[in-house]
Amino acid sequence: VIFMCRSSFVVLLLLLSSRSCDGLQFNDIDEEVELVAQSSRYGSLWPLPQKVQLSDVSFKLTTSSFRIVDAKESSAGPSCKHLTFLNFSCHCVIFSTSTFVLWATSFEGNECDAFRDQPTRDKQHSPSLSVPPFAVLKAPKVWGALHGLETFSQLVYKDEFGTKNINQTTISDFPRFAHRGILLDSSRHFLPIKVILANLETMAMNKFNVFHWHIVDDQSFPYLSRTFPQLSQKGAYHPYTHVYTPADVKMVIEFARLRGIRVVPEYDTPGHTQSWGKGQADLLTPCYAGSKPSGAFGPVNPILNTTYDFMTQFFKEISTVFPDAYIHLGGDEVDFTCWKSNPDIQKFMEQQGFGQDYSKLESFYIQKLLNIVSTTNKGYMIWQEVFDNGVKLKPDTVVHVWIGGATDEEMHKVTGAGYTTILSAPWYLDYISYGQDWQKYYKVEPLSFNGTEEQKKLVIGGEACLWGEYVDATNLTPRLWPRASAVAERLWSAKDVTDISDAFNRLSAHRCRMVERDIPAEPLFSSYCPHEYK
Ligand code: CP6
Repeated sequence: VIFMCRSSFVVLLLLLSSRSCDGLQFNDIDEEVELVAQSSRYGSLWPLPQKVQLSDVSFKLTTSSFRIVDAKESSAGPSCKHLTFLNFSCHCVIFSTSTFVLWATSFEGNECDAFRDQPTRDKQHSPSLSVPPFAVLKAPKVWGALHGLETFSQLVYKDEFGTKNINQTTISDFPRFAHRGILLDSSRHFLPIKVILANLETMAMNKFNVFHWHIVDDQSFPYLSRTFPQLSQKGAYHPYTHVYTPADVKMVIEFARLRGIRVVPEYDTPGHTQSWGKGQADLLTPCYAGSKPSGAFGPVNPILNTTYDFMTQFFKEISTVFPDAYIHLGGDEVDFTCWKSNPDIQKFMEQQGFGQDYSKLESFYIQKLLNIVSTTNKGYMIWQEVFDNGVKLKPDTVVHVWIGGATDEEMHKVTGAGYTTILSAPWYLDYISYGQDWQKYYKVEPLSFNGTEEQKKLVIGGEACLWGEYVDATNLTPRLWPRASAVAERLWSAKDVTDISDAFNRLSAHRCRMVERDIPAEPLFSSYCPHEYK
């Protein structure tokens, strides 16, 4: 299946520049076909671009003449050939061959370095896209161009004879929110690299740009640390088959980067750390039954200097392994029972004047951890409890709101205190129920809380979470997709894109496109796809 264009010199110009699009010239029209009736007037576009001007003038695409070249004015450089390579090799539906691909070699300026860099939390992607007979794609950053190519691929459809068509279209687009993430949990079940990469590919199709890797937790520690190899040696489900080696981690990061996706790892402490204790003696608090240790362990032991020595070394390693500017430090759901039972902790509480308020002890630990991580020059994200407990945070801290029930109040408080925030509370995709729950995720309005314009600007986006208790390689993809696509559109498209029946039509088609690209995304409802999953 190859991208086809009948006119002999049809070229898709890839133009990377910071200027806006000045429109199109149509001087090579050799075919006009009626637009085949589609369910939505926006076809299968997902997430819906900010501005779409459609026409019913359509063009055929043929193998013999389709080209992608970069424009003379393009400021992208030789390393940006990845841009064309990537989309040709991976988005196989229309880009299944590289035989006819020409790619850019002439570049000026620094834009190419942008591609070597990590994608950053940047709202200024602004890709604009126009199609036949010359398709022009302009974007100030390569990341925007990547999104634009995905959109371009979504404009292609088959007519009644099975020929690939594309209509004359002008699109100008940018994301509503800069942070559009998916959380996967590789601790409750080990997720093979293959599954993680397939997910990254699907994230790119949906314009997600942050992979929040909840890599370790109570149940297992699959991260192979160079500094502390015993952590996975003892803490992984299996020391060789169920670990992520440095090479694996590197592969995930690079695969994500080439798709405009940041990898933000989470090393959740002081709670959720049972697996850490297996390979690191004295890291966890010994729990007591009466006057004797019970043999059980609680959260990280906050009263020992050795704890902080360990954390210093550990996060120094993490800060070099993961190039993103942020690390997620967790801080959620700390159970105080064990701390309360331990006489040494009780004594420490007294010395510090914490009384019986164990959240003060939690804050004491987190404060020291934040100081340690700050010395690595990384920013950090934390779960909302850390903010709720009144810990002093650096101004660029991202507070992750996850607790349901009083989410609007929490958003009001966090942004009122001047912190940047991301929302996950309404998007726990590990929860499943009968029916079309994607609509529930779709109807969320992240800025519905009470607050000033300034406060609303602090909401940089959200994340769909797929916690791993009931998820492994067998069911991850269909459980996540296309339900996470609902979140993708909420975070990308304009606020007023809320028409559920139009969303249903486009999402059904988008889901079939995922299936056609070999991603086992589950159906929304009774339906069929032109290319069923095989
Ligand atoms: N694991 C970790 C979890 C959860 C959290 N942190 C979680 C809590 C409640 C629900 C779903 C997930 N499984 N480390 C909370 C952020 Cl309903």
